[in-house]
Amino acid sequence: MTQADVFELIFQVFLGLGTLVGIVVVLYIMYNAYAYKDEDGVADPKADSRPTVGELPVGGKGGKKLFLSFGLSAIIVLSLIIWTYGMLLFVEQGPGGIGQGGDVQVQNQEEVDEYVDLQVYASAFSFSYNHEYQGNTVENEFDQLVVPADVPVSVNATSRDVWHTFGISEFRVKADAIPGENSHTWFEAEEPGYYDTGVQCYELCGRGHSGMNHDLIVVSEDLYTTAIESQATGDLFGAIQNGDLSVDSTPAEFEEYMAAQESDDGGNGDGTDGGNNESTSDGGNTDGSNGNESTTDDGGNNESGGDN
Ligand SMILES: [Cu+2]
Repeated sequence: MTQADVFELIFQVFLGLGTLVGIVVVLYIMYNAYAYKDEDGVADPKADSRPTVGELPVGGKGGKKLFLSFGLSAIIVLSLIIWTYGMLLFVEQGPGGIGQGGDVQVQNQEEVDEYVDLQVYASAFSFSYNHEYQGNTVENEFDQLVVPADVPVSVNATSRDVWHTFGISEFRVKADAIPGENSHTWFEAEEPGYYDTGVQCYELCGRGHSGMNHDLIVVSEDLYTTAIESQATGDLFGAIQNGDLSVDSTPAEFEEYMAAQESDDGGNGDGTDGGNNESTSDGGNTDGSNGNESTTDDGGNNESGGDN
């Protein structure tokens, strides 16, 4: 179960109960409106038994009715509170406790045989990521996040300048990124998928805040392992963004692509690299009119990934 599942479930339960209570209340009002209506021109014929505003319930049948209605309400409300609290505790701690800070405090090793330790550094105006997966640390100099599907990700967020908030709305996850502090949370993506600007800043941090977002790529665990072991998550990202690979590609396809890239680099060499470097710096600032070239810029990212 992931955070997104938990919040979805809480929402459904509260919506369902609220709707049920609403239906009962409306039906009771309609029943009373009908039962105490005028009869044959006589207004309020059952005035004696009619419920009035502010009336205290005395309880019919020896107080049984009163006890039942209070008792049932108490049971419903108390179980809701306890259940919701338990669910939120799970959201906070994560499987095996990885929501409390990964590595350092994995409380129940059996619950998580593997997970991604994700270090998030925020600064104006980009997040950067350090993946650690089964002992492999990959510094990701690209402003993109690649994670494996079906593996919990432990997030440790901090900032190098002002307050930011790392968040992925799709997975209902947020962590404040504050200078000098570490915020922990976790998430889990169930299926491979590509989320355009899936990672965003949720704390108004300055002039560039609205641009502080990155694409999120969820790939199969096999593909992720292959990419991270060859220190090539950047290449993987570029290939997916170019359309050369998809989030559903296999490790074999990725290796084929990497081999093709290498032989390309050897063949074309300087010409390609020079062009790409320029387009990357264009994307950065001056050429505001070059909006259409953004796809070329992405190619640039990919190429420079190959260089590293
Ligand atoms: Cu911001």
